[in-house]
Amino acid sequence: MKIAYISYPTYGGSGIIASEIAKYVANKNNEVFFISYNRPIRLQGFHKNIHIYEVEPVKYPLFKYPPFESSVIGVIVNLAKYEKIDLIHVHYAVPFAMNAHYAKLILQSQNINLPYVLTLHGSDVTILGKEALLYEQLRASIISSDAVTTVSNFLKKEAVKVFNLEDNVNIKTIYNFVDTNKFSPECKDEENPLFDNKDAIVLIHVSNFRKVKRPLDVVRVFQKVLDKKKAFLIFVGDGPERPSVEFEVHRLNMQDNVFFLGKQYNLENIYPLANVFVLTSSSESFGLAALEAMACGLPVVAYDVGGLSEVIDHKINGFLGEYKNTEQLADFITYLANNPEVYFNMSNNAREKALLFSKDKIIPQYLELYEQIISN
Ligand code: GMT
Repeated sequence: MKIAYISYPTYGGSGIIASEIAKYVANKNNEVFFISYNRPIRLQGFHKNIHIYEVEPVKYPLFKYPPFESSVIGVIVNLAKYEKIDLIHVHYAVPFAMNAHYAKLILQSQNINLPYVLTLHGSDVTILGKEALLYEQLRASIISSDAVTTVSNFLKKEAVKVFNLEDNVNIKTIYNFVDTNKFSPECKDEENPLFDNKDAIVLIHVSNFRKVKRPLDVVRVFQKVLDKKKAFLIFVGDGPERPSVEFEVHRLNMQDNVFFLGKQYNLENIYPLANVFVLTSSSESFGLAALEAMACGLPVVAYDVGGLSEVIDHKINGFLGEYKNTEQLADFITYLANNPEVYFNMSNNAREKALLFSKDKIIPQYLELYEQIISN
């Protein structure tokens, strides 16, 4: 098969999922074309079956906003015409589903059929799906796609509700996945101890520091834990809320116990330095970072929002608390710190649960879907 992918290249989960599927598909001797505005972070290095397209907008003095999307559409159309791709798999609907839809219409006028599979990831539905100027375009590109997948059942229900889809579209949940060989409790980087964590509980939060992640709540939770226990907190990632978070950490005089690592690409070496993954999002369709942490044996303590309960089982491999109740999350963490046996079991259970989402179990579901669509 010849499959094209389109996604954001960045740190976010959708780019990671798209890149990992692309690699898997290329390793099965298919030809892969990856479209993005930069080379994705998990798609570095040479692979004979992977062609990268780093799209640039056409520039012209008249343009206040250079039309990046027109270039994306152009690349899709050219790949269909010249490389004869069989299908394009779109990750994150805004704007890529609209771009694939438009490319499909152009190609149809030339009697070329280009099916597209759309994977909805989260805020493309829960936040952008409610934008007045995007709604109709999004809905049309969802309805016109050859298959729609969501990364959780929660997101599937949301998509049906937000876009009023009922019978017009058949949405299939294909869960996110993790490479459980790469992300494992053994991957600790012994060469790089961050701090003396003897007798301490170490928390980690990984995100793009957007408002939806509520990273200031992580600080509140940590403050409450630190009142009772020796503890450290590792923040990984960067984004708009980071300055307020750093400010608050200093204001509360906690800087000796909090580490800001910024963007990191080898998270498999960092998760095992910590004991508990903390997630305080107001909405989370799946929580890929939480799954990767679980694969490294970290129980997750999070608010019970969105699709997190499809990944985290309360009191078995983590704790799901009431939204905005930072006191409750802190109590869960202190309880784990005070009960090593409970912690040990939850850590093992987290790894066990992650194994159910291993990439070898999940990605073949996409391959099956491609084959079905192409053979139709
Ligand atoms: O939807 C977003 O906010 C961006 C997106 C991303 O690219 O990181 O995150 C979503 O997709 C991830 C991968 O499928 C999921 O693990 C995240 O839970 C989801 N984020 C939200 O729903 C807020």
